Amino acid sequence: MEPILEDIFVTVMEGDAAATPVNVQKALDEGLSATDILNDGMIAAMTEVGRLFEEGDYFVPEMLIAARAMQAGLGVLRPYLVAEDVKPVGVIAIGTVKGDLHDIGKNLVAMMVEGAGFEIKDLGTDVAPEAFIEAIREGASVVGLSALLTTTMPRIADTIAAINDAGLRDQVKIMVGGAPVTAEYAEQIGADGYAPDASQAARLASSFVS
Ligand code: B1M
Repeated sequence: MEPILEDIFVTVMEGDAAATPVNVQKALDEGLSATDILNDGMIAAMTEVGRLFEEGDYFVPEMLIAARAMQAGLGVLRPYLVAEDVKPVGVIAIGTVKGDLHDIGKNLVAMMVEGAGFEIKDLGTDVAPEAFIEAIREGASVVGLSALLTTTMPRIADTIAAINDAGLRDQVKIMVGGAPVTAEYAEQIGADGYAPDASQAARLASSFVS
């Protein structure tokens, strides 16, 4: 691997949001393609961050600062990706369901899924089913539904039912998560998958498009 890609890998993993964009610019100046920088430097680092999180060597704060370093690097890389016409692996519309204002976990999931190469349509918190439906009509191929309250968890099922009723269910994969949500519940309400944390959410999203 090019030394500068190794540097990017390390600065993303260490969550160095100052050094990552500098290294990304350096790699571009050295003539590396935006695609290689993204795939072999940044996405590779976020995949490793996810692995370390799952093994208990990294915790939420490490994952958050790594994701922020990735975002900082993407700020430099984005125009070059557009110029190289690099397509995202998919588009995910993600939000916290109606009535629920918690967004820290959802934001972390969004960052990790972006780290896996997806374009993110972040619909925010307290999101009505209609907003997810609109996002699917606009091209989202994956929908991510988050709920943190036992009282709002049923809104996940309502949202899936609304997507069904709109006749869009076969156009989209639906993943769900949040503290009260379980794999059994996800299956019961007809979601395509459940992830207990942001790292596994990124892997699940990737499995939908691979
Ligand atoms: Co609230 N809150 N809160 N809260 N809050 C909880 C969730 C609670 C467990 C606290 C407690 O009582 N011990 C409790 C829920 C109890 C229950 O339902 N059984 C609770 C309550 C009751 C409330 C209010 C009702 C309090 C009140 O007003 N009386 C109120 C509700 C407001 C509303 O939403 N309508 C409320 C408000 C708030 C604040 C606004 C103050 C604030 C939210 C700020 C914000 O998000 N911007 C807040 C906070 C911070 C919490 C706790 C302390 C922390 C949540 C958090 O951010 N965790 C929480 C207690 C706790 O969890 N220990 C609590 C860190 C985050 C990284 O984890 O969100 O679980 P988490 O996300 C994880 C996974 O769940 C998963 O991946 C993430 C990263 O690994 N995941 C997904 C999440 N979404 C996913 C989606 C996926 C896949 C995986 O696919 C799409």
